[in-house]
Amino acid sequence: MANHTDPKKQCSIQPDTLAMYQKARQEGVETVWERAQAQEPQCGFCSLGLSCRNCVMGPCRLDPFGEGPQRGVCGADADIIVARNLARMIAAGAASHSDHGRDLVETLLAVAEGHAPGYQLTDLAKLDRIAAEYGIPADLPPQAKAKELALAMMAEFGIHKGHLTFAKRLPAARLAIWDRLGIAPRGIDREVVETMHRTHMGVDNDPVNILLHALRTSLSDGWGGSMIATEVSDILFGTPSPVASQVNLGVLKTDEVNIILHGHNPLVSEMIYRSSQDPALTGRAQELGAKGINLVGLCCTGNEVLMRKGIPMAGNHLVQELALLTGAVEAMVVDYQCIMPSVGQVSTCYHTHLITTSPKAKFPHAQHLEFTPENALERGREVVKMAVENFADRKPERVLIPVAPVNQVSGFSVEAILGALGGTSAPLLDAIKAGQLRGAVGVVGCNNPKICQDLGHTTITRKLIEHDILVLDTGCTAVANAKAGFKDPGAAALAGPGLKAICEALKIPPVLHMGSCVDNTRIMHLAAALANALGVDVDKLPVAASAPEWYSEKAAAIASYAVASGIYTVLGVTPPVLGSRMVTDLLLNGLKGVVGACFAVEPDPEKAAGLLIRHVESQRQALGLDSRL
Ligand code: SF4
Ligand code: MSK
Repeated sequence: MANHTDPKKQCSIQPDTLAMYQKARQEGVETVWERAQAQEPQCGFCSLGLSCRNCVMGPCRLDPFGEGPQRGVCGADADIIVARNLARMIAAGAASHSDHGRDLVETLLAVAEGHAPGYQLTDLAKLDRIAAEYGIPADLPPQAKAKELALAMMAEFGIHKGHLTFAKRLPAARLAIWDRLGIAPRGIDREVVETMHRTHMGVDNDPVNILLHALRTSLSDGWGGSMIATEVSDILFGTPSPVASQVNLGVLKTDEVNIILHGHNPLVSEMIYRSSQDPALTGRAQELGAKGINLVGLCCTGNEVLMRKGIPMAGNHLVQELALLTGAVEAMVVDYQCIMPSVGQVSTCYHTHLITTSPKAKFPHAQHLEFTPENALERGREVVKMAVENFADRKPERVLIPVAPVNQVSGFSVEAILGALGGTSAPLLDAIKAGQLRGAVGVVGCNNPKICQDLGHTTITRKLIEHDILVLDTGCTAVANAKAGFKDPGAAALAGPGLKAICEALKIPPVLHMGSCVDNTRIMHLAAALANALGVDVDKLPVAASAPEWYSEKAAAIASYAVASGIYTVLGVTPPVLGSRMVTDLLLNGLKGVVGACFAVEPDPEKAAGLLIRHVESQRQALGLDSRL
């Protein structure tokens, strides 16, 4: 049930969303909330994971009440069908992140070979560090080193012997668990393909075996595809460091050419950024009556350019249609992932150009301007020019920018966090040991119209910081928390006394933005570094994760690699597994004895925060630290 009509009585807690939703109703523009309502009641079989269309002897569905069919045509029971469905969901998420990573590696190779004229090796120190992890000779010149690194990373997408390179960042005890279970990830593509193979009719019919391989697939994302995406992005575009910016729909300007960058991959947006600085294009904007060119972000492409360039953030997942409703957007430029097909239709109600850039992601009502490493600089100029010329078609009487922007500080890469602490994790560990900081929780993930927008993210985050727990966020959570003001250094006042003192001393907010969805790997990397420094496995740390409003297959992969890496994870939306008691019990309990961590599901964000706090405190107790239990 889309609950924007009930308990919380509205679709969002955010003033900009509420104002624009009102405008959508007045102007008769359909949004995600009407479509969610039109889907009610959603299919009970699918919600429980009890439907299967893996072959055309079906589709099949099993009766959860035990009166109708208990097996599909092939004989698969509820446990098999639910496990197969979940495994495919995780594989799709891992594939999405990893294909994004592959695009970056291909660009790195093109840069190294000298045929990607718009791109460059920006962070050479990071290139050196990552190349060293891959065993590439330190004395190679940068271009040659980048080429060796790109080729070594490409090899990890195929069949790979032994562990993925970045998995070696983890304590040996964690790798030993994976080896014992047979879930150490090999090639990134290989694990995804093997999931598709195993879940074909007549292959793997042991639900536990299927789920273990699903974990292995998620690990190939977390310690492979996504981590490669993050690290190569830093090499190409720079490793983020703290940067001040703003957030919400108020970042759009009535008197400038507004261009929204939406999707996930920074390859396109970085080129648009460069072109937006071109004096010829800003001059043309002024000729047309605009004061300048205003780039803003949405979703994770927005997070990428916010983290590195301080480009302001217009909103998260459920804002994408509403941003166009402002009537002030000359162009929305999209790459891929989380872009609703509906944005094309909404763009036709205004003067906005929707511009697609990837051969993998074409949309109705869009103009397609394909970006490649070779043509990206030129394409970037073309796109910005189209947006500038479109300023003349804006209808000022239809423009509504409903709120003033909120200030935020972003850019907390692992390097930036350790840098703020003097170069090592020791001060962080000392604060945890002393109890000034109770622990850390990654609050991450999407918006979902089943949940009042941003209520889950902000409720959990507020409770955690009040309890002296540092919050690390990414993706759409990061946008929600920024809109709530938690990323202004002044938000230290909202934290408990221990966290407040740390934030005030370091001049940082109590909620640290670590980036986009693939950048959840920054959180994993930090957790691994803390575990190594403390001399324990990750599952012993006073840390946890939460995805309060998740919707995406990618989020399923992220949550799975977090748990398989030893991090207790609380979900706010129930995954489609309740049709199998056995699978449900394995996820909620059984995994604890296998990988040292498990999932919890708690839709009430106050209670979810309670679970997270209790976990952090019980981990402290187990480590022999003071505990508030
Ligand atoms: Fe039905 Fe089995 Fe085919 Fe699934 S794989 S659709 S359960 S026959
Ligand atoms: S954009 S995957 S809705 S976090 Fe990364 Fe937001 Fe979730 Fe997409």
